[in-house]
Amino acid sequence: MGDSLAGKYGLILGVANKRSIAWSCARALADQGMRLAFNYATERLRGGVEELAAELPGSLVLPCDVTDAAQIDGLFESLKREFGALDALVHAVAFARREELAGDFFDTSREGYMIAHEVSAYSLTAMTRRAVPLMEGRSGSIVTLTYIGSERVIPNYNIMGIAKAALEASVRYLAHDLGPRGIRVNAVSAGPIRTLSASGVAGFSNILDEIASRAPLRRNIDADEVGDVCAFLCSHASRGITGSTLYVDAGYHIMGV
Ligand code: NAD
Ligand code: IMJ
Repeated sequence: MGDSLAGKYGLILGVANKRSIAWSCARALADQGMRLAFNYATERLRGGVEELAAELPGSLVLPCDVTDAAQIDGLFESLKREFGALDALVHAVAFARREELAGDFFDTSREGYMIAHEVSAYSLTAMTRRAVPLMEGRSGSIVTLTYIGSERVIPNYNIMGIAKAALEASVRYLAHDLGPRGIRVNAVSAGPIRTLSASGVAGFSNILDEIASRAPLRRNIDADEVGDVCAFLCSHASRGITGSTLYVDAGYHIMGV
């Protein structure tokens, strides 16, 4: 454990269980001394998030479904009261209706399109807007999680690919807005990892096998490797990086054939 982030405060959105990428990000930040707040999206997830957060002394656990403006306001009121400031926001939230993540993309419903964008893309901007006042004068860092399905066609990723493209474009526009205030905004494009969000995805094992045989590093990545890059993006070492997407994918994205 180092102390490069001692005295700093972070908000981690998207812990569902110990396999969540957000949990690896949290541990990497807490390892450097950052004090953290977590959200839970539904009451069903509350107990699990509280148990995990208890491993990191001084953590807060607060309700927040990112589609509910009143819950977002409540979360930031608590943060202002309890922390008074914010240095890092980690956004690791995505959702599309399960029926949209199979079959033809052109069958996407209007409602399914809207939900995927609201939860997976707009929520970054909604949370950033509330985070900015708490980051004023503190060199804040905002990190979100994306996937190569935004740039290339990945069977079944469907509407999530379109939402991730909007998320990555949002990163660039937010970086432009917030750079003058000393706040950086970046995305990490992670390779496939077995989490709750990957469970039940048709063909997931085949995709893992494909990465292991064709990625430059000839292996898959794990969530802790994403967490370490997230901590880098929240640290002084990355002070010159904003508006970027960094790949943590064993190099797979460089391959043509
Ligand atoms: P996960 O299921 O552990 O995390 C997704 C989180 O989103 C959950 O905690 C869930 O509660 C939260 N969420 C969904 N709807 C919400 C809402 N309305 N309000 C608040 N929270 C909500 O899975 P994960 O794989 O850790 O996913 C985290 C991020 O990483 C996502 O953005 C995902 O797209 C991205 N990602 C995942 C992979 C992968 O292969 N697992 C690869 C690249 C990127
Ligand atoms: C998700 C769907 C289809 C293919 C997929 C994925 N591949 C990968 C994922 C190849 C790696 C995981 N991923 C990158 C995601 O962003 C997942 C988002 C997601 C997953 C679910 C499953 C359960 C559900 N809704 C979801 N919404 C978003 O009901």
